[in-house]
Amino acid sequence: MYDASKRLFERALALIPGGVNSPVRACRAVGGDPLFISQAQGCHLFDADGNIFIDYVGSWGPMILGHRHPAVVEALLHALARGTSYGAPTALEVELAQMVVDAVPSIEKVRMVNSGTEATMSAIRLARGATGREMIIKFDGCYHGHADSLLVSAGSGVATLAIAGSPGVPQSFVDHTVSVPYNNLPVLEQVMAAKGKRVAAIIVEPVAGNMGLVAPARGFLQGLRDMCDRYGSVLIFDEVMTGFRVAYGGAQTLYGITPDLSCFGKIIGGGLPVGAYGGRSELMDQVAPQGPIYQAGTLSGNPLAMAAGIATLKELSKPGFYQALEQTSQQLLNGLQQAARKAGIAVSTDRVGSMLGLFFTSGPVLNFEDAKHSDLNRFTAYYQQMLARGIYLAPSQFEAFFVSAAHDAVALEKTLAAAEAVFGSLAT
Ligand code: KE4
Repeated sequence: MYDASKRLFERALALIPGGVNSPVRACRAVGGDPLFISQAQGCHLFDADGNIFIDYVGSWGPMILGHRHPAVVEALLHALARGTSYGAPTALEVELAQMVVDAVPSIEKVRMVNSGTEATMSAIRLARGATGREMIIKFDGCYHGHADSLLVSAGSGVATLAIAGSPGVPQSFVDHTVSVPYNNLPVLEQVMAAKGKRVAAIIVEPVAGNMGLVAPARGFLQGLRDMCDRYGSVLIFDEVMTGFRVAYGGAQTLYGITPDLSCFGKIIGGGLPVGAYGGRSELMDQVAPQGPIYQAGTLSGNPLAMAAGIATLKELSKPGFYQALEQTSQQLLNGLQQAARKAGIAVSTDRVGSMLGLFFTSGPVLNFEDAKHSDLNRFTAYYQQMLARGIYLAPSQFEAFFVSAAHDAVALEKTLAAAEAVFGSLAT
C-alpha cells in the first residue's frame, strides 16, 4: 500500500530533519508517516506507490488552478527554453508586478521575494524602519512564516508542535512582539492604549487559515484599521494564503479594508517559490535601493517563477473564475455538513472563497483557543480514514483546506461519499 513511501521516508529520516523539508508535512499531529508524492494532475496526487488521492491541500494553497494546468506548464516551458536565472531584471518581473498592482488597489509598488516568510519578515522591517518603532502585534493562531520576531504563539506547524515561539528565538525579539486573541478588539484596544505609540505594525491574516479556517468577525478588520490610524501604526495584511485565493484582489477587496502593506505568496508563484510585499509608494520607496531599508534576494523575481505566476493570474482574472470556484466550494461544504448531520456528528464549518474549515465541535470557532478545544482526536480519526479512502487532507486540524478549479463533480461525489462513510464510523 505505502511501501515505496515508507522506504523513502526511512532514507529521508537519515538525511533531513524529521525526514521532511517543512514540519507539518511529517504528519506528527495525526500520526502515521508522510506519503511521498511522485506526480500530480488536476485535483489528483499520485504517491510513490501509485496510489491516487483527491488533493485538498493544493501545496498549502498555491494550486488554485489544480496541478499541471496547461497554461502554467506552457509558460514554464517557454521560460525554461530561454534560461533559468539571471540575477538581473527581466520583463517578466515587470509584468507580474503590474498584475499585482492592477489587482490590489492598496498597492502602488511591490517587491518580489522567494517565500511568504520573506514577505512578512520584510514588511515588518519596513514598518519598523518607516515608523522608527519596534513593537509588533500579531494574533494567537495566526502564522506568518518562521521569521524570529513572528514565531510567537504561532498557528500552523508551530501550533501543531505545541511550541510557543521556538528555542533559538532570542528573548529580546519576543519582547518586541505581542500576541493577542484573534477577533477580540477589546483586548487589542487595551494593549494599544498602553503601548500603541510604540507599535510599528499590527500584522494579521485577514482570514485566518493557520488555526483551521477562522473568518474575521464583523467589524474586526475595520477595528484594526481604526486602531492603526489612531496610533500611527502600519496595518499589514498577511495575504500569503488569502491573496488571489478568496478573491482576485485578496481578502482586502472582499472585506473593503485598505491595509498599509500586504504580503503575498503561494498562488502568485503558481507553484514555484514566490513571495511579495507591497503598499503605497510612500512606504515602499523606503526599501533599498530606493531607500535605506535593506532587503535582497538572489532568486527574487526568478523568471520561471514569474512565468508561472503570470500564467496563473491570467487564468484567475478570467470572468467567472471565482464564481465557479465558490459554487464548487459551497457544494462541498453543504455535502460535508449534510453528512455530519446525518451521522449526528457535531462539526463547526466555515468557508471564505475556496478556503474551507471543519472543526469537530458544535462551535462557534472564533479564535485559536476555540480551535484548540475542538475534538483533535476525532480530527485524527477523520484524517486517517479519509486518507484511507483516497482523500488527501491537511495533516493538522490547524490548517484550512482548499478547493481548486480542477475539483469536478466526480471528485466532489467521491469526497462526499467518503465523508459520509467516515462520519458514520466516527459516530459509532
Ligand atoms: P512560506 O514561508 O511557507 O512560503 O509562507 C509562510 C506563511 C506566511 N503567511 C501565511 C498566512 C501562511 O499561511 C504561510 C505558510 N502557510 C503554511 C501552511 N499553513 C505553509 C505550510 C508549511 O509550513 O509547510
